[in-house]
Amino acid sequence: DFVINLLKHPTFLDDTYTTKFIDTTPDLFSFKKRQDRATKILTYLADITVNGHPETAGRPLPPAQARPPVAPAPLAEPAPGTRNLLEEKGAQAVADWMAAQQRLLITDTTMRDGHQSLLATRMRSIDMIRVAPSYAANLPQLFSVECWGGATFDVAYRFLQECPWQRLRDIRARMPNLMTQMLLRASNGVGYTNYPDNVVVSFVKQAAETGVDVFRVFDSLNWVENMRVAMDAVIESGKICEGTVCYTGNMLDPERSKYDLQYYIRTAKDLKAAGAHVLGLKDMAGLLRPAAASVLVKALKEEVGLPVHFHTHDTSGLASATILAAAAAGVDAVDCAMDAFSGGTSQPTLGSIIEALDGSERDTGLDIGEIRKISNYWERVRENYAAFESGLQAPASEVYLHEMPGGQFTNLKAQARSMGLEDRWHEVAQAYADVNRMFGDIVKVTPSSKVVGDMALMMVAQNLTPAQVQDPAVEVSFPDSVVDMMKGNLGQPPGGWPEALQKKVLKGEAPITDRPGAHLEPVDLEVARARLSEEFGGKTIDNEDLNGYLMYPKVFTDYLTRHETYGPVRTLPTRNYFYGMESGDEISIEIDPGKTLEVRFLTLGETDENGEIKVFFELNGQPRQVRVPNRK
Ligand code: BTN
Ligand code: 3PY
Ligand code: ZN
Repeated sequence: DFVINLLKHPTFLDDTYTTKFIDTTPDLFSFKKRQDRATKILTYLADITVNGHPETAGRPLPPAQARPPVAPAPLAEPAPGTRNLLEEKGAQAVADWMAAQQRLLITDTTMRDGHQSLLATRMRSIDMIRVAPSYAANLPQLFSVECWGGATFDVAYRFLQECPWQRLRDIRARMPNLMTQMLLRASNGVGYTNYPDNVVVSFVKQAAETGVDVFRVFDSLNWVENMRVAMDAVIESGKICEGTVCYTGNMLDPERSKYDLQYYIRTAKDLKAAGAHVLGLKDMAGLLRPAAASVLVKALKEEVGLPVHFHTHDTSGLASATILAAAAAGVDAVDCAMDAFSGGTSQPTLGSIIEALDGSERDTGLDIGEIRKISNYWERVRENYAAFESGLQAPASEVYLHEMPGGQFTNLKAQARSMGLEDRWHEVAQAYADVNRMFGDIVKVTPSSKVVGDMALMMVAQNLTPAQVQDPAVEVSFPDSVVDMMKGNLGQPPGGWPEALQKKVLKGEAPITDRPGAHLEPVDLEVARARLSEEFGGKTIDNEDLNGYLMYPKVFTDYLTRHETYGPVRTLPTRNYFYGMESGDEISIEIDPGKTLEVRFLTLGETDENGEIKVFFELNGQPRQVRVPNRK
């Protein structure tokens, strides 16, 4: 073993060892694969330093004044919070407790919807984990911290090269008194398609086990029938089932009578009958206006009898007014984002809501000073993600026209840019509204929102009018996602799909009208595990890996493959993860609790005839060099 370690040691391979090498290299005597991870991380750092990160190329750089974020010191041992109540008394007791509170309860969304809606979901785990103890100690009055699910799951594997389950486990461990919250797309899991029932059940079970306390479960067409499998699994796990109705249209407009007050009350009652502990009211585009919020919240509270948890987006600039109206009408809990991650397509501003209610009947009991300190941390964090800022420059009433979810807005804009349509953005917005009308006025939220977006982009790119799309005589090649949705594979909207358009899209094929899950064979989980293990040389596949693979087979295996090359890059500071190092830079990388690598970047060497460049570092005081391809 010693000889193998020596022969494989990078310093040995690089011909840079001296007579002291064996004495000064204790990891030669550690015969696990451990020591290898330092080399992997150095290889990653070297590669990014030389070649740059593919995702930040050509994008704006962090500002000159950017400094490493430092979380505020935790003030004391964390006081008991909602999580203690959940652990001691269970989910129903938390719901009862919610309804009995006079103060307005607050969920902080910074670690999920905040960055999903402002930074294309690119926030890395390390930036969350470092501040989690400050949340636990300094803000024990928070109702919950939304930090998982939605788009964060696949973005973690796909773009950030890190494991979403580990993120959850790490946050959970550092916030023992606060409830964690996730967004679950019911039968669509954390993906864009309907999964077999047993995959959904397995995913929920694992999420509960790894650390989710509150599951906000919604369906992209508000079809309660298609939410039961996920809701039952949450209830079975003992965690909180927040059965959620999505808000769309304009409730007080008689022209949009499909989604009137009675529609929301009916759907909410169905969710209660399906076992929801809490009613989620999810205004993913920020369309609920203050006057409608007063009517809706009051009616839901009186007629449904569940605590109500309201979620909205500030795209219009009016969302704080809606929150205050909802608070006055008796809403139990609302979602806000920490100031530095608020506004625009994100949630309303947490600190300002606290201030607005200070001393009132709905005073939140949160410490505004501590909120500001934590927000100052987030401000520093955000600087390092300048490459992913792509949002709205100003609030926009246009949201009432297109009705795009906040989490989709920046994505669709980026898609439009990549198709050369960015200068036609307002046409895309109009097309999005037109497609919604053609589809029969549907709820637009992941994944139905993606289908509407695909269709809108196609119409603008091909200069197609709604009349042409609907004309049976005009040949249209519909996007796959549109065909799939019209087949019934995302479920049924209220009143069904418009028949003439459906017929044109399906070209004679018969749609389904029952649950898509009823048509999908269960996956044999152990067969899937064995196949994955075999693909990775007999590697042990735990339940977290298995559930990641079941959601996103290709994304997951690509992640594992890269992980074998680059190691635990999640432990790198964000600045270095995206930009590598500059001469003289020195960083600490904690690759395991208590095991820290001190890395100093020295210089770049020559590029050899194979196009490889030597990169010189000091690792824990010892010279180290790695070779990476020079692609510049
Ligand atoms: C990603 O694929 O976007 C994130 C993972 C990092 C992949 C590394 S970055 C350095 C090297 N160059 C690439 O183009 N991919 C790998
Ligand atoms: C998601 O599903 O990711 C959403 O944020 C929907 O609003
Ligand atoms: Zn949202």
